[in-house]
Amino acid sequence: MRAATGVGDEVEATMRAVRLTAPGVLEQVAAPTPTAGPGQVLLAVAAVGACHSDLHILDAPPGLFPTPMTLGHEIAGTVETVGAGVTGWSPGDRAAVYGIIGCGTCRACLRGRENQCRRVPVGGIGLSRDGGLADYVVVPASRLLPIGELDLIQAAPLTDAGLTPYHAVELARPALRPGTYCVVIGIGGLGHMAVQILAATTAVRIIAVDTSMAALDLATRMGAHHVVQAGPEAIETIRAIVGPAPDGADVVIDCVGVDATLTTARTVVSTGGRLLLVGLGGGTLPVRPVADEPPTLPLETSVEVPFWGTRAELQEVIAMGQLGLLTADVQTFPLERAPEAYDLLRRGEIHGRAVIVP
Ligand code: FEH
Ligand code: ZN
Ligand code: ZN
Repeated sequence: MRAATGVGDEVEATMRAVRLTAPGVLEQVAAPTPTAGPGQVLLAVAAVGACHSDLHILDAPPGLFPTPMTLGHEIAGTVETVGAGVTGWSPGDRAAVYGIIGCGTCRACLRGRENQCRRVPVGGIGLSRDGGLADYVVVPASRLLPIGELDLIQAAPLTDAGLTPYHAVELARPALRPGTYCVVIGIGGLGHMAVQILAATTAVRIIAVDTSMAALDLATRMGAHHVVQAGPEAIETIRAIVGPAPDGADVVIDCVGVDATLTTARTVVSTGGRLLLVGLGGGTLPVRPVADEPPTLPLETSVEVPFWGTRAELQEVIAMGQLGLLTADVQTFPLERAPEAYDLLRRGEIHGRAVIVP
């Protein structure tokens, strides 16, 4: 929706935008409708996912993120206008947005690993520049990927809630051997997608762990072979499935990343296993490289902290969505209720992924 405001014949188009207007302050404002510059596209936002990282941005100390800044880094929409020099995109095209904007010239970017950019830490749409929690967003044309006829409300979560666990699974794929165990801790926005990705692209035995029985029911529907309710008995229950140390789960994907889940992860992973710390919950994983008992981490275990994913991986995630192999369990909210959606997310009351539909 675009409104025109202004004095005399000088009319400035405005749009609705939900912005970080000051540290910790998220509010809907009327913002100037941006225009596409050279190499850019103006996208009419159809859907934008609400991510826990947005809460970290909201809670960040002053100066870490620019204000005012429109949030939203999990975006899908239709092309409104294209800027000078843009080819391959026309008004009405339907697209998903790859949210990372790396420097494009460092060793990582040159390899297509913009999620490892050595010059721009966490640079991206809704992270270091205006994002998609608005009627419109301007993005570099290079950030768009076509989605064909895929539902736009389904396409948005693929760009982060889908891409992030997909990238983690790709990193761990050599260890995801048929018949081995992979534990997914936290069946929320990322976890429920991780279960589907494992079920669709591997032959591992999936163990889903969450505090919520509703989330565990979702995990079962998404392809988990075992579900374990998080709590004091969880480690023992998982051990009964994966076998005693030094055996265990070959891969553990922690989509929460708090002390309790990191403790579970490092306790059930096998010797020589892989820990992927996808959830940025601020917990601590003690790594004490000694062989005393009990070790804080089994010998030969690898720990990785995946970050988002690559554009090439997003293309594959979109294909999985188009093939019906990856479906987000979505709760939608109108733009005006975006602050409420984030409050529910913070209270752990969102199942699947909250998606804002402007
Ligand atoms: C965004 C910004 C910073 C850290 C992590 C993230 C993720 O939500 C991106 O998927
Ligand atoms: Zn995110
Ligand atoms: Zn770079």
